[in-house]
Amino acid sequence: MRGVTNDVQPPRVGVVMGSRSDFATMEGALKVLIELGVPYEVRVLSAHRTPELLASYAARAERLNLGCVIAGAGGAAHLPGMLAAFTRVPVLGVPVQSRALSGQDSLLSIIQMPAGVPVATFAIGEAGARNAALFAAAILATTDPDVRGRLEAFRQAQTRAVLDDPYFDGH
Ligand code: RP5
Repeated sequence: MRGVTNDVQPPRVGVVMGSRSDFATMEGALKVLIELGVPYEVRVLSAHRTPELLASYAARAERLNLGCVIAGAGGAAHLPGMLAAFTRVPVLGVPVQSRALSGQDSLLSIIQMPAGVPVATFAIGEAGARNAALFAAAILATTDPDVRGRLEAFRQAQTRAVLDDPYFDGH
């Protein structure tokens, strides 16, 4: 998974996760980034198992001037907070659903950052991963009209899918 990217263009978003076992959840973010044409790169790095790698990735995020880093982790999920400690690039945290506590532990670990080092925190699991990618696109859209256009098209298609549903009552 090291160095995987979806594009020949330089990555605009980093997607990191604490373990290969987080991939099924974080794949939701990758699918959205692909759909919106946002170049990304993916890494597995762990706050506990590879702390030096985490620090060097934070430096890389700065060097590449990434728009943001989406960081997914489960359990005592230090990864997003530690990344945020090492970089000024915005960090979007995705709590991965843990086996023992269904991701409540991940959510509380990520969301309860002491004041001063923020991590934007999303829903537990795949919905959170997808929304983090949409949020990443929204950040990029503030300066990139192409991403803005694709994000707008995504939102309109989503609305249309509801309105076109045969069970929609039409008002
Ligand atoms: C965390 O521990 C990872 O983010 C993962 O969600 C969890 C379990 O990891 P594995 O034991 O499956 O590698 O660091």
